[in-house]
Amino acid sequence: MRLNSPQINIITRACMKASRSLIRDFGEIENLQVSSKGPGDFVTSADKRTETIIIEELQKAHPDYGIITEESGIINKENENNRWIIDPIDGTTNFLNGVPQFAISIGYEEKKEIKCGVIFDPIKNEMFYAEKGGGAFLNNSRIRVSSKKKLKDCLIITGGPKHSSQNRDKIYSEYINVSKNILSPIRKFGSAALDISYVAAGRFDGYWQRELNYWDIAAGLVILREAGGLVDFFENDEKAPLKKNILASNSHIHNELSDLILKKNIE
Ligand code: 2AM
Ligand code: CA
Repeated sequence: MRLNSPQINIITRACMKASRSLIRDFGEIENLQVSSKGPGDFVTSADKRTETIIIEELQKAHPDYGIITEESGIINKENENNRWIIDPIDGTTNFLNGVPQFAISIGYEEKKEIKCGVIFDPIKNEMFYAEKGGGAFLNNSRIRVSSKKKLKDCLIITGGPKHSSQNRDKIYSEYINVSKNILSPIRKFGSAALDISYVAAGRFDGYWQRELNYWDIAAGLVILREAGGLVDFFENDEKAPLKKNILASNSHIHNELSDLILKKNIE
């Protein structure tokens, strides 16, 4: 580990501690899948257990910091200057189905700007992390986005839409537009936090997704930027600041990908 701000150390400690119980819970899923009850309720409690461990660890260090989480909502609402942004299990559907593609995601925000973030895949033992101005890392190695410049040759990942989405048709047509302009089929891995981390590590070249929550991608923002990538939000709803439509890329293909998604330059 090359970065050593107190926040990164606090976050990684919380991730490691929570991941021990998460790995145990993941081991139970296989048994539950064949039981008549199924793993549904168990996954909800695994989510809560993981989140409780993370919150306890973070609060030990800074009881006064604000916290935004998927399960518990907002804690210490009055402190908007120092906030942790937590997703205890990103990739819940994968987890529920025994698919080993999920992660813990924790970001730290100062005056509403993301300063550092950690995304930990406990099954592959891959920790992606970054601190503003310090570069991005995967375990002990520096990571960088890919250098591909032609969108056609790029490997692109996306997610969604949920069945309940009001924008399903729009999202499917974006998918078609992008598909028609690249050689390799689009990937869908089911964890927004890992999708962004993979762009940061140069495994994928671009990622977009509508209707995410801020905790899905908060840590990923700093990791991607510190790896040399570009990330922005599009068509945001100002009345719902925690909802995000995101486009993240290696920077070279950003405009081309953005034009396809926003239906510019399409004959
Ligand atoms: P979750 O696993 O924590 O629910 C799946 O495409 C990815 O998108 C997951 O990271 C999932 O997070 C996230 N996601 C969150 N809200 C979503 C939504 N409304 N539609 C689709 N995916 C969503
Ligand atoms: Ca999530």
